[in-house]
Amino acid sequence: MGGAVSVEEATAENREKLVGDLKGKATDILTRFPDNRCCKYLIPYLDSEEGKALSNEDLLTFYQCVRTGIDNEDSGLGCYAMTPDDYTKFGGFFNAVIRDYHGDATGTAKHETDWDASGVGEGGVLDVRKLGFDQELSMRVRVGRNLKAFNLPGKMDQAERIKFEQQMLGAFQALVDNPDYGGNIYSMTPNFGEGVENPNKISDEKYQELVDAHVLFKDMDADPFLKSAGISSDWPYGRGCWQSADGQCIIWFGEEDQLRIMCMKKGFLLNEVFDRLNTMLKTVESIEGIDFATSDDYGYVTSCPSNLGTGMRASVHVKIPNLTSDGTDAKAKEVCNPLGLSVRGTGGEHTPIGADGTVDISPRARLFIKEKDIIEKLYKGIELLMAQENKPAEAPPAEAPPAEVVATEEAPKEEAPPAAE
Ligand code: ADP
Ligand code: CIR
Repeated sequence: MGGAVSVEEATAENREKLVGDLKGKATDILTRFPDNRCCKYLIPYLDSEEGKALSNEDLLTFYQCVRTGIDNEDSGLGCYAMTPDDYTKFGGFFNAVIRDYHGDATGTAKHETDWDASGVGEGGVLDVRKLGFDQELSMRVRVGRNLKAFNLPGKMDQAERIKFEQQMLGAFQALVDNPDYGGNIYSMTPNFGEGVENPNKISDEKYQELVDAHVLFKDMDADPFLKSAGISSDWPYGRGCWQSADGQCIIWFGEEDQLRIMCMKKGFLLNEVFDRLNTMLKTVESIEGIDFATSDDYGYVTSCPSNLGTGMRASVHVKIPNLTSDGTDAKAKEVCNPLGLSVRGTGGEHTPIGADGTVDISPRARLFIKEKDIIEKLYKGIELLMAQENKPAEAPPAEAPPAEVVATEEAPKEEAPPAAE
């Protein structure tokens, strides 16, 4: 294997070296990590007509898209788009990754958006009390969104990050002025340029307080996947959030997507956070200058191909002390995987589970699924998970058990789950 892939200039000579290095590295990585989709699909792509026809400039952008999967060998996807157009420009590559990850065997599925949850549960009501919960659950639904007019975060430089934040200030002010929302803007941006003060700047202590309260996102610069993709560059410029006066509606800016729009509250009715997010999105979309990037095939465009389509993650924090009695999430993941559910820690992705056995559960599917089906899947998933959690401990096997007792009880399988989230 040749030297590291490190081409910074788009020349014909560099092109040949870059292509050779990428293919060599990918081949090598696949011997240790055969599930790295970036490496799996990059090789045939660079040999395809589309790959060979890329301009030197586009090839460098393609390298930016896949660098995370080369630098981080254990990546499940290993790629991010740098602009919404990348999903078309490098379509031969992204389409293969996307349809593999999201399990579309037909190769032709098109995403459809549908927020009408009036038919789910009982008349649109998904009440977790019916599943035996007598304490409120922490519920959250978020979507990833990006504006057509800006690069995706991996390609933004510091000036564009500041420009994006400044453009969003108008939209946030419209929400602050709206009696349904009100609230505050919290920004980490040190300044809006040399000598230009940021009026919404928060202290380090306030930032930590908001992270601990699950309102703001954690230090992206510490995430090697995002770092290799340039998504955490210029940290913390262009990063922050708006939060409504009642604390339940939040819009992050400058994380993995330009915008993560969410509703979060403690309660029993899952549909409350879902419906409020739907209403908030309509308000946001009606604000001048807000035009979300979409794709005919993949719905809402996100940086990571895993979030395409709905961009939605609907989660609850649930306590499952029996399934986590060994202090890890291993058993919970074993149970949740076939149910199409992801298990995360109480601080979000790549964080530990709570000491009391609390985990974050969410349906894994985002693309080729309707929004209303995600929230219903969460409800049904909680029901199935709690059935496993509350299952009486198995009695030690008798010496010669009757045949029907020997048969193992399998968790219902939904779809082949993707390896990464
Ligand atoms: P995302 O959900 O946007 O993919 P993370 O998994 O990193 O990102 O979570 C972001 C933050 O949201 C973390 O602080 C996490 O604890 C919080 N969070 C997610 N779901 C819930 C929930 N149901 N209740 C409370 N906080 C939540
Ligand atoms: C990977 O490919 O494994 C990482 N880039 C993470 C993918 C999970 N998606 C995400 O965090 N949005």
